[in-house]
Amino acid sequence: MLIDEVTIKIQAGNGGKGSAAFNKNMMSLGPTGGKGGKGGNIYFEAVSDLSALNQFRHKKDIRAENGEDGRSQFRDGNNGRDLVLKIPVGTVIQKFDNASSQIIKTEEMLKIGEGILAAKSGLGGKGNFLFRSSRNISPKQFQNGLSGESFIVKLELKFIADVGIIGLPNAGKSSLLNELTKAKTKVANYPFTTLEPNLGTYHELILADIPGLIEGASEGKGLGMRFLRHIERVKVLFHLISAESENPTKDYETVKHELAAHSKKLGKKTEYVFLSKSDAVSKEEIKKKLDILKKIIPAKQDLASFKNIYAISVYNWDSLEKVKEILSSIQSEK
Ligand SMILES: Nc1nc2c(ncn2[C@@H]2O[C@H](COP(=O)(O)OP(=O)(O)OP(=O)(O)O)[C@@H](O)[C@H]2O)c(=O)[nH]1
Ligand SMILES: [Mg+2]
Repeated sequence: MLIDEVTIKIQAGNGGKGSAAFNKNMMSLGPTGGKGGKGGNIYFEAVSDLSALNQFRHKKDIRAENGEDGRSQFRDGNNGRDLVLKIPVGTVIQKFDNASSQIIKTEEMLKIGEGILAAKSGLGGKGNFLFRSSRNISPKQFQNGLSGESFIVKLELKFIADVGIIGLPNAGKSSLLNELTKAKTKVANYPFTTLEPNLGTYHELILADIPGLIEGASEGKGLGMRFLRHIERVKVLFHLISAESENPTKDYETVKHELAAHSKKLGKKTEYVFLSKSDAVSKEEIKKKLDILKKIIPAKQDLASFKNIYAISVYNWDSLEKVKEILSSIQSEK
């Protein structure tokens, strides 16, 4: 199961302690304590792998290496290694203060390859060699290393896609994604085949196949809210209604209602409506269903967000040409 929300604790490395040491050689007495090493920083880096948060399923306490303590004979401690945590592009990072649980900062990872410093390490302490002076030639002083920053971090994946394919279960969403992109999402003749969103790319566009939405999704039914959140950042919706449906109007309205119940903005996203699996029913039935939908849809919502309605089938190449044309126009508007 895809982890799309997780809370972890991050602790950057502490600085090592400085050393207080003296040369035992009578010919060259004096302080020789080296510095402590710096601790390791913790960074986040955005990657394309949507399942990257799964690494935190069993590992929620993340620590970078501490710096080593300084040693005698001017030997400085080694620095701790930095830690780079790879998280999916589109992740929202909320940082909370460890003690007060107050939110400190919210950041988003919007580009693949982008990196941010999440927790800064502590510097190492000075050894007694660095405290020597003309007035004190054998100082016993040394410093402890500073603590690395530590935070509670909530990571929430809100993926970024150009087109979100939505609809009731079994409407043919995954089939369309597979047909248009190199995705190999499982397709089967039962509802809820797809349990996690899948992405595919069509030229430079990212297409997302969203698991089936059902009545009550906005209240958590079916796969529910988890996935409505993902649609928030999608630019355009492809709304699929099965031509085999007894009541396409109701199918359309059910999904539309759940979107609007989740957020007003979602209800108003630009959408293209497709009567899918058009090969499965007669031409007359297609025409009838298209006519009914054409009448009801523009009347139900503001016209700016409604683009048009088309009959498509993954077994009919001509019908997919229309989909490709639409994708090209979305691409050119980008
Ligand atoms: N005849 C016909 N069958 C189709 C077409 N597209 C999909 N199907 C079939 O419809 C069934 C459901 O297809 P999926 O692509 O799994 O549907 P989905 O919307 O992803 O379903 P969930 O993941 O369960 O929400 C499968 O048996 C497909 O083979 C089509 O254009 N024509
Ligand atoms: Mg599916």
